Amino acid sequence: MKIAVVGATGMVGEIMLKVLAERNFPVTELIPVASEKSVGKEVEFKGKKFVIKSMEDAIAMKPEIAIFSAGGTTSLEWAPKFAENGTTVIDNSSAWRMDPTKKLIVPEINADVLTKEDKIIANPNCSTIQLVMALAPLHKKYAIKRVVVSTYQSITGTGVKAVKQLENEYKDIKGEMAYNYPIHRNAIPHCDVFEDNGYTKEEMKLVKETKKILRDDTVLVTATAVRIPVVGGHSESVNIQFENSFDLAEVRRILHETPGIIVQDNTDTNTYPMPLYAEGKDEVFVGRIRRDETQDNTLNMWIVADNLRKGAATNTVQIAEYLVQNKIV
Ligand code: 2RA
Repeated sequence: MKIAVVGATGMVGEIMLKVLAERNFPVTELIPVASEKSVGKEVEFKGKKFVIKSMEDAIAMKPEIAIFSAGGTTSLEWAPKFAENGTTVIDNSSAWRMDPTKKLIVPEINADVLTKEDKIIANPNCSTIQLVMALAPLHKKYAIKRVVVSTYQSITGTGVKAVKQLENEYKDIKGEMAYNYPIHRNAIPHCDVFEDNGYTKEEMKLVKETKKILRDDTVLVTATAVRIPVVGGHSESVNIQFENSFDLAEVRRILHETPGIIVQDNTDTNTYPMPLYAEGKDEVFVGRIRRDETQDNTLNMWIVADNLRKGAATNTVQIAEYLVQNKIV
């Protein structure tokens, strides 16, 4: 499989290469792509060096698959050019996610909708992926009516500049700011930009993408997205009201039996998910599962995942694996 990785030198791009190697994806030829200033430099993949190509050269090499993590503007310009040349694009930006002609995929939930006609496939937002991984099996069983989610998001979701800001603040060094405020010893209730309704784009991604992936516009979602000085992954406090009654033991069993989910939930042993321990892993960790005693048919839970892996790189590679395994590409 000839595969292009667009944004190969970025934080997510580097993990995409790592995940492709870890999962032994059937790469016959790797085409790393990055901005003009990086063309000609090299990246390492499975012990070999590969020269970074330009977009034009990568398109001309006609890769079967191109996985993008290069931002929405780049994807809007270049994904169609790859697709017109026969390449299937899996894009990690927000550019195509809510396009009604494009599919928004978490393989464990809805990869079955993919066909050969899908030449640009959208990878959901990281905080959405971990949320719907836990919601989907419960929605199927109990029918979700409403979700209230508060996120506690890693600074790696913002990128290298944010990681550098935190490191500088640890050392009390004045440096470039990724955020409007210090992130060290702080929590910033502002991820991405504010929209006219008072919610941030990050919060509205959770609202809109969840409905699309669950294929159910009746599911009500409201969200608050908060940035915290953590690197290992995103955490989410989730309150779910179902249409139907549930049994707590059955909820745990359903989640435990769901591929890609690990239940970590034992108050006797202080067992619950934490980003420090989720970092570098591909599973979505669920704990603090408990009935909301203030409202019928309502559940609380805590969801943690590495936002750069299952929240981005790994989910993208899993989509590519599905395409290959099902002979769609
Ligand atoms: C964030 N989900 O965490 C967004 C983009 N990766 O900032």
